[in-house]
Amino acid sequence: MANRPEVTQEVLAAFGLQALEVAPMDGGHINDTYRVRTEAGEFVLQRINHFVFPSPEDVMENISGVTAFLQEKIAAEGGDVDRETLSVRKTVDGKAGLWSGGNYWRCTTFIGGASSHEVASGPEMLKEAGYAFGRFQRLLADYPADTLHEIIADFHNTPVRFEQLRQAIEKDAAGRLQEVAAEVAFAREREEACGLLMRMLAAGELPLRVTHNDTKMSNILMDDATGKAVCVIDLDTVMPGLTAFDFGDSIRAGATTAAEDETNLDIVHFDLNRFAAFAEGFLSAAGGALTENELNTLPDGAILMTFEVGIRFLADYLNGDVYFRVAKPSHNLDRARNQFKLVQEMEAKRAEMGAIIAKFAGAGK
Ligand code: GN1
Ligand code: MG
Repeated sequence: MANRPEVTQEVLAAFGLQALEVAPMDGGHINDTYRVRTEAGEFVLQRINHFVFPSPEDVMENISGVTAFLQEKIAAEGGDVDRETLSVRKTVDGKAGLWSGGNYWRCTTFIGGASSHEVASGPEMLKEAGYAFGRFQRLLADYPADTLHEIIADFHNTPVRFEQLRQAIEKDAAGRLQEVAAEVAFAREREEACGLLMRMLAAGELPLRVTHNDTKMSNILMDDATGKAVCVIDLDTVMPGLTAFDFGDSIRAGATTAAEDETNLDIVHFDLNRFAAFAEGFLSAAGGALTENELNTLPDGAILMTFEVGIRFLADYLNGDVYFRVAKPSHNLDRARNQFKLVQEMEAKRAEMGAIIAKFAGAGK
């Protein structure tokens, strides 16, 4: 991926920002993020990766609509509108974003006194995360989904992701195929099983909902003082999707004992206690609205979302690291191996996951 573009005066002026300080922020594999301090407060400025998001205008139309809707809902529930959702700061001429020097920029308010975490510190944080994503889905339950742009087609269509892996294997663009025989074999063994959710959706057995689609731990801000979940962030991929996507991606990223790129696989484990904590929080906020089939497929969502991002990392490794930002040549392969280790452990604990869901499923009803 290219180096970070510079934040120019043109960009700052377009958003009406008189910056005292501009500092890069870490996190995320796709966009470039900066924190901008001004006398009027702090803001987050991002360069949207338009290779990944070919129509940033559509992304911002979705986000503008969703955040305005969330503001109303949060106000109606007596919540803090300034902290419990992102707010879009428009340009001085009223647009949700701006092209400048070949890059697309957007600005949101900065939420102070809260931080995101790559790895949950423990079950309490997971329960909070579950509650936040469950609430997010519940608040958006009656959002007019047909007004949302499908930002990335087939984003969580695992069989399509498998096909992309197959193409990457065939091309072997970076000449790395001989190194990854074991990972390719692991993926191939699961080709048939990876279509479960898409088959159920096609058969009308699972409803489409408005989902976040990138529900990793680090996409929640937690209050620094109280540890409570404050706000769901990174709304780039809010689209119609399945509950199992959001639940599953959170488990992938939250119910693990190590970071996504940890290379010592002996310390990478799927942790059932963390799974239970997240499930409790999620189902207490959203459980009452879920169908029997949705509840039954939550563990499958965990396995499939983990498998899916694993094959995406593997495909990107084979393609020569053209999609995810990498800090070292082996980065995507390290991530793929890490995710596959989790898949294996989740498969072994499928029944226990189901029992935990059944236990908490009544809670939201
Ligand atoms: C990407 O860059 P970030 O953190 O928002 C990716 C997700 C992956 C995630 C893995 C648009 O998310 O799908 O699960 O990396 N987002 C996109 O960490 O592809
Ligand atoms: Mg994202």
